[in-house]
Amino acid sequence: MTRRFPDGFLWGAGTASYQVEGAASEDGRSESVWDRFCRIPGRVLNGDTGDVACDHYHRWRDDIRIMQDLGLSAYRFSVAWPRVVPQGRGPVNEAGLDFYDRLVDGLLEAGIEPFVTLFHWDLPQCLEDEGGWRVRGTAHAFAEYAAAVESRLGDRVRHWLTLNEPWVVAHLGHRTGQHAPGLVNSGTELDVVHHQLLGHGMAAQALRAGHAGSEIGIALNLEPKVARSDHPLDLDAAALEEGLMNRWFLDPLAGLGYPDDLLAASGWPASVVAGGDLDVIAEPLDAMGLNYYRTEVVGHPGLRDCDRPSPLRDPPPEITEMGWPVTPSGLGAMLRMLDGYEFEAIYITENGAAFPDTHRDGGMIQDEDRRSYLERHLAEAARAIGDGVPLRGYFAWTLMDNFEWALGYSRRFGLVHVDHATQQRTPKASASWYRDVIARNGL
Ligand code: IFM
Repeated sequence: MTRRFPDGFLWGAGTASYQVEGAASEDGRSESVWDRFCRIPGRVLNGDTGDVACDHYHRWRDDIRIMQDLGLSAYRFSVAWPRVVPQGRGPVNEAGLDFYDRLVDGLLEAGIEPFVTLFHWDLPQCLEDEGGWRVRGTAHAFAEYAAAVESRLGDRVRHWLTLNEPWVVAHLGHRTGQHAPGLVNSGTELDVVHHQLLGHGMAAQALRAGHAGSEIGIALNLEPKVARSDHPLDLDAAALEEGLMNRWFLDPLAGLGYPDDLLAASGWPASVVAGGDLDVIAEPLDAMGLNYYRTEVVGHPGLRDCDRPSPLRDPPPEITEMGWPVTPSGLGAMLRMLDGYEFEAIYITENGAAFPDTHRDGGMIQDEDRRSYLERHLAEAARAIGDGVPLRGYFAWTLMDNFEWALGYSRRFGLVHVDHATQQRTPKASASWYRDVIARNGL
């Protein structure tokens, strides 16, 4: 049975500047926090860097042809702030903007709708040196940069996403130190969230002032958290983690402010919140972007399994190469949760999986595990649409194998295989399958 998606449903794939562009020091691009982080020994697997990445900066025309061949109706990419405003604020580098100008034109000529993310983690290092997202000034600089991009591309770009996964920048960048800028237990995680959300609101205002009628959104990584057992401590731990990952972002964006229960539980002094900030953060959103990968089982760290009442909940045994459990039902749960906030439109802005891709047949990677992952998640998406969730599009993560942050090039999420030595692109079996899904507009 074919499960059809609504007419006009957008079928896309996504990438991010630092993960694919390369050309790290061309045409006036300045250093980003990830350029710096990659150079600290031991921070990125195998010492990999994004210096060359997929060389998308030079090969974008070929990459558009690949997108056309897949039948994509939308492409999500991010703009590199250090390319456009190399000093973080102030003078705009027109040569940097030229790249995105050509890319947008090329996409539109190919009938592919550009979805532009303004910040996917490559903060200019010079702003990091002034305190990065730990300080308020970065939010103002972000709004200036957003206005600069809008003034060049806003006549053609109708879909904007301000930030990608602000939780990751705050948590992995300022608490666990696994991501740039690599700070461990800095105590600034929630300040970093606040300044990003403030920057989001200011940027949304700037985008709206440029061209009324464009669709403005944000991409959040959201996850259900399931308690390891019904022990009250496990239930509380799961609720707290889920709250800090989901409601902490959604409530202020939806105009509800930071949740009182989480403010009390986190002990965050909120000293960086100035009068009026919450109104700026609540600048109306036209679309919510959901990046969904997994559901996590959470237990209270002080409990041993022998102290817990049965049944104990385990993550399902099927995992991706990231070690993430394959949990499609969580996608449906997150879509319904978002629907409760009454966002006008929802997009799945990322969903996908890394697998070793070792099985080849006739020169093609037979990535049945990835195909099955995508299919099961899309089936959940279809069910949610059937229940009335205003889901307007789906972006597979990712178009092609690329720089997977602290794991370098060791993890492959792509629909298209990239030989990182030769830059040769070869569509995988999952790409052919996705092309058929798109052609049928259904599963
Ligand atoms: O590759 C990343 C992407 O940049 C942000 N979301 C998660 C993906 C997989 O880890």
